[in-house]
Amino acid sequence: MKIYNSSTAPNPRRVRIFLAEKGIQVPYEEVDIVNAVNRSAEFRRKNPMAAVPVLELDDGTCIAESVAICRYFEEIQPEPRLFGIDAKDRALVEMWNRRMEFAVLIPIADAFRQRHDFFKGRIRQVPEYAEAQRLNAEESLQWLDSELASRRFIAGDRFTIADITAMVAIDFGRVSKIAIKPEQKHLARWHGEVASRPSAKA
Ligand SMILES: N[C@@H](CCC(=O)N[C@@H](CS)C(=O)NCC(=O)O)C(=O)O
Repeated sequence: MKIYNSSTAPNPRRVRIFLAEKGIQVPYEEVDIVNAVNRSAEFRRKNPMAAVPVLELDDGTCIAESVAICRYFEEIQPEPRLFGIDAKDRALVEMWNRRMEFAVLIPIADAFRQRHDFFKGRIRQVPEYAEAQRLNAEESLQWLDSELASRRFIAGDRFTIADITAMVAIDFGRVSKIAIKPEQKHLARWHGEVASRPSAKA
């Protein structure tokens, strides 16, 4: 088993943090995404979406998509439970993780992808959309600050995959000048707590 990784990209970091929380060690193979090795025909045989992370199992099965990879490890090693503990909790964690993907991670990623040279020739870019998504991300952070006024973590009183998605997204915001504002005290309190967990360094 191994994971095709990029040590600088946000989605592989979600998986690394998830595994660190569970204390699972998997060998990583660095993929040179700057030189578009992930876009080669060889890599596309592992993931036709040409993206990292990809988990390759010993039988050759390739599992892409960060959340799918995390779910695989949650199944084979349930503790600590990062996708919720019972039916209601699992639904709430799913809801919050999807909200963190749609309202935070995607706008923050687009603020970079839609304007940066890294993606020139890789995707169709609309720089005006980059700015629109930067503003959408800022609005989402303001909303998240108000949500975190009444609970410790994104999905409730326990650390879950939703916290991982939100923290990784917000940290990636720095490349697009998206950051927690000084007056967003609840968001800053939450970020301080999740960023100080040893897994955040993974
Ligand atoms: N939805 C995918 C997104 C994967 C993705 O966008 N990976 C980025 C790194 S964060 C990538 O491989 N970028 C290189 C490229 O697009 O050429 C996931 O959750 O894993």
